[in-house]
Amino acid sequence: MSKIILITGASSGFGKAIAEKFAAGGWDLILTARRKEKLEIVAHDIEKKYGVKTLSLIFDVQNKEAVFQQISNLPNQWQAIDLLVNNAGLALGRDSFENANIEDWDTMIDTNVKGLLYCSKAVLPYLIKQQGHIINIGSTAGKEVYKDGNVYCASKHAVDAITKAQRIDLLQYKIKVTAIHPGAVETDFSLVRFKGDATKAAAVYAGYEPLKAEDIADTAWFVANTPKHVCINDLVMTCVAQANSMYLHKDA
Ligand code: NDP
Ligand code: 8X3
Repeated sequence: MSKIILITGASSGFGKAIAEKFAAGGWDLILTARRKEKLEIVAHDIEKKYGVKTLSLIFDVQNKEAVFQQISNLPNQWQAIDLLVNNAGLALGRDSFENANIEDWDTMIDTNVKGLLYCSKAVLPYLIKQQGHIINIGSTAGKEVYKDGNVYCASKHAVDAITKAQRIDLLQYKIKVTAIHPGAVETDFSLVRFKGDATKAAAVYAGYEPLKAEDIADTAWFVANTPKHVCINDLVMTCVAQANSMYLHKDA
């Protein structure tokens, strides 16, 4: 029987690349996101290319009722989930604390922190049965706070702390819990952060070679395929131009 992975935020970026990587490895996929049309194209293309099964679930991870309603009522054949990848997330704005937008703060906390908690709690009964694995997508922003990163950094520090808490509390169920903390990766992330300003988004990745979504997918695949007794706890990865949140070398 094929293994099953549930990926939140699979309509673009890391989530889409992780879906493709695991499909290539023969896993069946539960894919979630808000944008139905985009997600269905991802699912359709993957089914066609790799011949695996997919199930698309459309919900906003901020909506507690929708998360539990959709995940708790999975068809029987989709309940044996081996791996949850908590990937859905975003940054909104890059503004000094006094200028930052409070609605942006709410959305980041509700998505990156509360959404991750809801999805973890909803999937957990299935993971306990499978002795499964949770991979949380953190960030270098969850390791060091940078200027004007305030609440995004706080939300990713929370992901770091929740990952540690899950690992401790779920030891008794033999569930592996891993955090992957990437530095700069060129996806739609900055376009979302700068609310559609493509010039500002492109400037983030100019003058160096950033990571690609496929690099994160390769790492998730490695982490998910270690021997049964091995758990990779915490993994920080950057491109060679970047040391951490503060030090990134750009060519002139
Ligand atoms: P993208 O913008 O390409 O992808 C984000 C994904 O999250 C989309 O599929 C989006 O789907 C989904 N998503 C966002 N908000 C919600 C929501 N409220 N409910 C459900 N799904 C949601 O960005 P990335 O792939 O780069 O980002 C993925 C994760 O990686 C995020 O957690 C981000 O913080 C983290 N990260 C990104 C880095 C980078 O440099 N790119 C570096 C380190 C971490 P939809 O809009 O269809 O709902
Ligand atoms: C995304 C990377 O540097 O924008 O988490 O915080 S950064």
